[in-house]
Amino acid sequence: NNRKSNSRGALIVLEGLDRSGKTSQSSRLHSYLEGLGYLVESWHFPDRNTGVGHMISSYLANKSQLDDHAIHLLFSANRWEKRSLMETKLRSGTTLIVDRYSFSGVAFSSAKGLDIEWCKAPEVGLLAPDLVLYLDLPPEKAAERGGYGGERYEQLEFQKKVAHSYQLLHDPSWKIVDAGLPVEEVEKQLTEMVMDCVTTCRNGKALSQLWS
Ligand code: 2DT
Repeated sequence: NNRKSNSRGALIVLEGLDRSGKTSQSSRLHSYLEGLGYLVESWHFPDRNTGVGHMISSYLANKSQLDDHAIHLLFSANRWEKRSLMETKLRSGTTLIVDRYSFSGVAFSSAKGLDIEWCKAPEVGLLAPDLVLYLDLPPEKAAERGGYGGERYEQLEFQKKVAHSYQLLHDPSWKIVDAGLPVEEVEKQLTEMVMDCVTTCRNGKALSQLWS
């Protein structure tokens, strides 16, 4: 068991366009860490299992219409309603691998034309990730992979705008990984970055808040 008492878990976020491989890489990372004896959980935003999550899910399925600002705030509220549980888990030593977070929130809404600073404001005070892994794939390549479902946003033209918005959000704490490489190679690169991060957090790195 690799767990040191009193050491906290790491908050690791995967971001990228639809079909960039976030979900399958998340599960590979989960298995890897679990195999080493770490406490780990996989989370996904939006969390569709809450009351707010049901509203989001219905909006994404085109079963309901909402003003762009209103849906943005619901996505944010969906993170806020999980914030205290997130902090409890991290402080008790569990590493969280989170598939999409505030960066998806800002990238998707600003791709619709909302002001980027307005989009960031409701995220201020949420826990800041210790590591953001961006799975980089050109929108055309992502579309070629097929498997876009019928949900809102799953269209090439819109994904191009999202890719552009993500670029405005990159900061030096992001690790950009070429998601066009073979899955095993992507996994290898991610694993190294994650192990570094998990170690830094165990060694006492403080939790911080967005946006910093
Ligand atoms: P999934 O296909 O990964 O379930 O995402 N989205 C997501 C937003 O617009 N704002 C957010 O804050 C988040 C977390 C991205 C469903 C879609 O919801 C978008 C794709």
